[in-house]
Formats: sequence, structure tokens, C-alpha cells
Amino acid sequence: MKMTFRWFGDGFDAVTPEQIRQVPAVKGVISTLYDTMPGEVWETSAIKALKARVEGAGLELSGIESVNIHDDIKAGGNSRELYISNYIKTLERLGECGIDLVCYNFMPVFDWTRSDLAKPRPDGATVLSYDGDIIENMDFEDMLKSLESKRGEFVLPGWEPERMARNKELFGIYKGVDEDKLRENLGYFLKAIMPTCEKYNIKMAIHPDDPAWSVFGLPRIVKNKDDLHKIAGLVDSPCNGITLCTGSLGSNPDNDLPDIIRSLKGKIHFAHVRNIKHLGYRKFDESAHLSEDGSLDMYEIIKAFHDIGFNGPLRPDHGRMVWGEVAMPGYGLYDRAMGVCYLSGILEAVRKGKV
Ligand SMILES: [Mn+2]
Repeated sequence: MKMTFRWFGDGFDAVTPEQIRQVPAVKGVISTLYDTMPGEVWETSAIKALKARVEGAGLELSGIESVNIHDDIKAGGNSRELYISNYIKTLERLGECGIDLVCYNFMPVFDWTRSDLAKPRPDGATVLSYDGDIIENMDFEDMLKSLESKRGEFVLPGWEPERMARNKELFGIYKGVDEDKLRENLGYFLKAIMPTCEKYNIKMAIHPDDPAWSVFGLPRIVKNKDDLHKIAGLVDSPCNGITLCTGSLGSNPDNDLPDIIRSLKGKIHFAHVRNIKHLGYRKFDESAHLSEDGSLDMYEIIKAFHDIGFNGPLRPDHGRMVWGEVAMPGYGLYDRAMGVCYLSGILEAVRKGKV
């Protein structure tokens, strides 16, 4: 396992690669061209500049999170061929720059969802929180306003204002797209891109839905063990794999994470490891990474990754906002750095243990 850290790029992230370089164990960053829109072809010069920036700080560019997918590909719209061919061009350019990991998601309209981006905890930290009672009684516009009010100066990943301004239109194109249709569209996309991925050895790693259930009536196809195995079976290629995100899958207490990890041996290309605290049916707070602070057993999770021989990039995921830090919600430096140290400690113990 290689410890990495997500970084959104200069001008978008309050954290710098120089700061990340000082977090023990971190060898690389996972980044993106944050100012590109889904469907765009990435410029080789911009990819090279990103790589040079990261390497100049003494880190490696360990993968891209994300190259986002245009909604016409997800919904199977008329222009999907154009956007698939654009995606392939971007993959070729990434491959030529030596990138071998691309995280993506197949969530309609928007990525992750929370009812609160800064819920205060008794310890004075704030965390992202999800309360199904609140979300289910909101319409999407209210949800957008609520996120806008707490994001500060930061653009939230997957919630680009330009796209969200078109949300009614976006919801419209998914009319008639159920889970089976969405999965079929994912298979169509994967079959089209796999020859390019294989040529450049780019491992595609789909991110689970967050939370792991349908919201606002949209279909969701990456929620549990069964869904993940269906996706792994859509195309038989070593480049078709999974981002195993413990926080997203773990939002549903029925998901047995160590069992899911073990069952996907060889199919996990990237790991997001964080803890969450279950508060009731479809209610949870994000927590510190420590097992005792949340509901997930981080020792058993790291041990499962170790046992299946997972050797790809792993990164801490959302952290609490602590010590007065101002950063993108979930992506402060301090609590994620604490998460890295904690996860690294578990990993060292697991590696040295006689098991
Ligand atoms: Mn994640």
C-alpha cells in the first residue's frame, strides 16, 4: 500500500504540496485538473504542469481523482459517442504522461450528498453530516442553497456551480434511466475505453455512491458488495476496478467492509479510508479516523487490504475541521494528517504481526 493525499491544485486547495510533503508516510498526491468540466479533453500541457508541480515538491502524482464523466454518457444521451471519444483522448494524454490510475464515479447529476458541511461536535471540531430526515424533506434547490451557504470560498468536488445551474435539465435527462439502464450505460462506456486503458495500463477505479443509497429519486448502482461485483463483471479487464471507499460504503451498516474488501481481491485499484459514526437509520456523522471515534473497525479494514495483497495507493478521506483551520469541507490538512499517521500505525502493526 502506498500512502497518498488528495490535493485539488493551486488556487483551489488551502493545503499545499509542500505541507503534504511533511506528513510522514505520504509518498504521493492524488489530484485533478479542477477547472475542467466533465466532457472536456484535457490539455497535455496542463497535465504536465500538474505533474511538474507535484514532483517539484518531492511527491509523485499517484493518480487522478477524478476524470469526471459527462452526464450524457451516464444517461446514454445522443452525444455520448462524442464525450466517450473525448474521454479516450484524455486517457491517452494521461497515459502518455505516465498516469496509471483514474478514479471516477457514475453518480447521476451530483456526487456525494450531505445535510450539513460543518456540524459542530462536542470536541469543538466540525464535520460533514448526513441526516436522511432532513434530505428527504428537502427539494434539490434547497439542498444546493444549504451547501452553498457553508462551502466558504471553496468549490465542492462534483458540485460545480456551472453544472448545478443546469440541475433541472440534468434531472430531466435521467427520466426513464433506472438502475439496470445506468449499469448498461456504464458497461457501454467501460467497453469503449478499456482498449485505451490496457494500452497505457491505466487502471480505472469507480468510486462508490455516497451515501450508499438513492437520493432525490436518482438511480445508484455502486452501493454494496453485489453492485461492486456486477461492475467488476461488466468488462473482464485488469484495468476495470474499484475505488474502495470505506466511508461511502460504510454509510450503510449492512455493508461488511472487511468482507467486501476480501471478496474483491485483485479488483481494488485505489483505497479511500475514513471512519463514520452511525447515528440511526440513514443518519451519520463523519468522524476522526480512529476506530473508537466512529462505527467502523479500522484495524479490520486495513488488515483486509493487507491480507488480499492490495498494493495500490491509499489515502485518508474526509477529516474533521480542527484547530480553526479554514479549508474545503472535509479536506483540511490537520485531521487528514492525523488520519495518515493513525492508518500508518495500523499498517505497520499488521505488517509486522504474525498472522
Ligand atoms: Mn471516497
